[in-house]
Amino acid sequence: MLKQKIRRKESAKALDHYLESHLHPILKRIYYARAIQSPEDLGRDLEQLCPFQLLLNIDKAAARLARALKEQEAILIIGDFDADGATSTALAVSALKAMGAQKVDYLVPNRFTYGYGLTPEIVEAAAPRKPQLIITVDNGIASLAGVQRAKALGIDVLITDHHLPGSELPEAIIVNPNQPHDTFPSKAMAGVGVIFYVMLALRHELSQQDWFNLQNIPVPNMAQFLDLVALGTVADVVPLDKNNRILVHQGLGRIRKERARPGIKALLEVARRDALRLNASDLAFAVAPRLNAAGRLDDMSLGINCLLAEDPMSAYRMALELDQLNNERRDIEAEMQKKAFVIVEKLHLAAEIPAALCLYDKAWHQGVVGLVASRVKDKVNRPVIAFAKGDAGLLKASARSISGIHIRDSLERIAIRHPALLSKFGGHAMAAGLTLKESDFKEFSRIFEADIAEQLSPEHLAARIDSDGELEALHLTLELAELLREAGPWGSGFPEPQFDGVFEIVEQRIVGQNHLKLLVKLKEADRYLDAIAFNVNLNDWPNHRATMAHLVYKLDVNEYQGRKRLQLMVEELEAV
Ligand SMILES: [Mn+2]
Repeated sequence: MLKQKIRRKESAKALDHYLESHLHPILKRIYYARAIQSPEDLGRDLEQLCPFQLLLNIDKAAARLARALKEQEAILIIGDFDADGATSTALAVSALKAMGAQKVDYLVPNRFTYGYGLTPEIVEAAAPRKPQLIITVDNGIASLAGVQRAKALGIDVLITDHHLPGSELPEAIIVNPNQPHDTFPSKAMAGVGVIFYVMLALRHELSQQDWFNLQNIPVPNMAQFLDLVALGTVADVVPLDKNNRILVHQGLGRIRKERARPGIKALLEVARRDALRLNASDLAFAVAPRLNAAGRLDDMSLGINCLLAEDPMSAYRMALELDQLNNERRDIEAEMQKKAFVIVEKLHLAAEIPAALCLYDKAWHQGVVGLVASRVKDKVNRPVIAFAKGDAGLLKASARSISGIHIRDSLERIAIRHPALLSKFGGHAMAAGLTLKESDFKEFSRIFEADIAEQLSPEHLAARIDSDGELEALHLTLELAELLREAGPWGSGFPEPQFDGVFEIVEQRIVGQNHLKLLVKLKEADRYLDAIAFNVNLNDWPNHRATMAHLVYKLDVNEYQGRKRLQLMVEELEAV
């Protein structure tokens, strides 16, 4: 069974001479399969970043910002309540200050009172601060009404975003690689990448105008913001294309050299991660969730203030608070997941699983439905939307899709065919948010399922496990594990290498609730290896006496009492 699900990656094209002669044979295979053919493809050096001039309107944005600085206008950043939004906000505030802006402030919509984006309500809330220029980061592309309201109040708006635009654009200067007629080569940038680029352009513009000399301020080194860019990019799970890999690699490099800002250092400390050996998955699984917890349960201002903190003590205090919120989030999520899986079990028993699932429970938490949708999607391999109760008879929901099904397009189709149904929606191919009337839940579920059913093919449903193939005994080494750690950054669109093969199970025991610790023996060699499988469905692993098993695994370096050992991190296992 498992074997049928595994697709071993193949590679057709050759590597250039340099890689051919310099690379470990396994790394060659891995890079091949990820369309890396030359050192330039790898994406490591800042010089290889796509030039900012390629972003549509970035010259207009830089000119408008330069004017704001010269006239010391009051600038207000409007962010978003997730980790991409928080890093974007922190970057905008600190970069503008570094360039000499004296009146910069930010406001982050609270998901419970204002919801997502530059809404007319958030503009009203901002008005008493008398901003002359509003900059949206990681949002705004769908904020037509909000921009109108700002204009009516005499406030200029600069939109920086990466979300997909609707059929109409707001009337403002817009920088977004995904807007019509933009020819920027990387469409995968996160919100934090976009504002970083805008700040690069602004620094260029100000240098042209001799601003830094005239003001007697040092020209800011933009590399200092790459820790934020790396964190926001990884947290938003955007594909790590070449441009994003450069940004993440460089940001990780700075954090490893302990040049991160105090807030990121503090978050790593409370998560007990070693900054010196940091990689992208630490940002994804340790730092981002703690930051996101603030936006999910409370107010993202705490996260932004932690990122903006200048002294280690206050950064640490805020990181501890975030850690506490993250623990609460975990408890809430566990409770919600239980209920979600009960619903899913019932569906399983009833008949064939529907093409798409809409799940709703009155007690569910608005800030956590996205995580639940994501877990259920992983389990059932269908697009999933999880709903929570909002204000005034509305439901707020988070959608997660499977590869090949564009969830935002699907919602757009529904919105066109049934204009009264969706009050709000937006997002990407794989994730989206939406709002609808509680009374419309049943009808929406039916329509959504029908829309997905029309697109769903057996291809989408064959949940494939990608594998980089088998590893021979001579390659199952600590050396290769260390090499692979350094060969990333791995992540969405540039997956961490995983391998598969049949091993003899020599010993096994259950640790914690449902983790399996294994000692495995290589088939044709007299060698033993440690392996661990987390969150195993023990019902699917009934054969505790299994002697042979097919494993899909990653190579992991296990540090214990100062000694490093190779360990197989088992992702899938099946007795054979
Ligand atoms: Mn984003």
